[in-house]
Amino acid sequence: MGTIHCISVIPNAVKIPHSRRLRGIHLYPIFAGEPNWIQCERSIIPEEANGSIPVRFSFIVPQAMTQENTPTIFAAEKRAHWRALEPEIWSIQGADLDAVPTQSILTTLWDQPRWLEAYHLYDQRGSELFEQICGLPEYYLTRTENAILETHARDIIARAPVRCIVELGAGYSKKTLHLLTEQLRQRGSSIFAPIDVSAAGLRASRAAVRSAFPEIQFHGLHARYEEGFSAIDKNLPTLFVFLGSTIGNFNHSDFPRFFRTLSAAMGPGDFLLLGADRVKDVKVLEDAYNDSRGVTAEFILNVFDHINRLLHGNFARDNMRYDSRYNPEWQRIEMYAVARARQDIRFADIDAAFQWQKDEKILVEISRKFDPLRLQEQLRFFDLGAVEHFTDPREWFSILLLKKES
Ligand code: AVI
Repeated sequence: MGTIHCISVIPNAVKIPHSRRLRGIHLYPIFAGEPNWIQCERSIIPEEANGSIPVRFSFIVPQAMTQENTPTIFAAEKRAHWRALEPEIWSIQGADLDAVPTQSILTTLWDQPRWLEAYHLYDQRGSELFEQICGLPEYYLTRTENAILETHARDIIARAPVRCIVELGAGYSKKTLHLLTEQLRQRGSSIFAPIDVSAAGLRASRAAVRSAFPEIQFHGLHARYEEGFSAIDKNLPTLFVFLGSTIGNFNHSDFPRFFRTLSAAMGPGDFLLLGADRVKDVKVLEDAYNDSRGVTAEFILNVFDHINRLLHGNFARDNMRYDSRYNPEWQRIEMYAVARARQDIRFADIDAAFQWQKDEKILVEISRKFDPLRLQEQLRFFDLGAVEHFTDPREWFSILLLKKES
């Protein structure tokens, strides 16, 4: 990595670009002794200081900028594809996570019945609304899952002797805290690697982990789940964590595809911790997705503002309403947008238009509910064997600990 000497700390008052290139190396300002980063001396007066105060600068050169220094969480054959986006956050070289999902939106809106893929819900406003949903009195899922983890984290970690925890989702909720606390207590220094398409989520997670668990190595993977978990070294004993019953939002083709890919990415002896919401009293379920404050309605209908922005569409929010219900045959909550009056939908720039008829529904999201025994049986077909089943006193939510069988 070249000769390394070192030095002083950047005064906060001086603004430095987040990364700058010097002799072919990206340089980052030092912020209070980053672990895993090498400090490298450069004494310069940057343009930003306007020549007013000669300041000595220190930079940290990310060790991981070279292929041989990418962290060992990556499988050797995948390492070359990953680059440091910023300290301790990695992304796949050339990946375009912001590509507009035009094809997905157009094909599903032209389907019969019309529907949307759930990931379109999470623009910035959608993510904020979902945070609010998690705290609603009717939305028992987050609280219940958190309580199960709080009670059983010690047992979960004891049964999954791993060095690395990979969380699907930016993590660092209270739930992750329970797991990391136990991991540190039982195993000492370990690795935590959340995978998320949101760089902001990863940054928040990094800040939280650094301050609460400085002994834990943090590697945020800025990627889609499948790209992220497929890059993890199969020889690194790993617990994959997928909480929140997000599997409930998968449709019948997403579900097998997801578990097939995840299982193929797991090494023999790796573990999966999976949160799944259970089939229960219909009123409890329907209230959770039709809250009295209307936050869920706003979350679901907000997707049309997002689509309007992405594709220059003309969905009129005041001409639609939210409708949700439990479908007992499919064991799922269905969340719809219903046209209050006919809307002629057009997308500027794209030669595409359709009539959204009065009372016609668009299925925006499904949330499947599970029977934990049946789910365990299903997962056996993906070589994931049940180790333990944790639930709450009301048996509303299940957390399954599964092990990859070779
Ligand atoms: C993210 N997912 C598990 C939530 C759920 O419960 O299906 C999304 C959600 N949609 C409306 N409320 C919550």
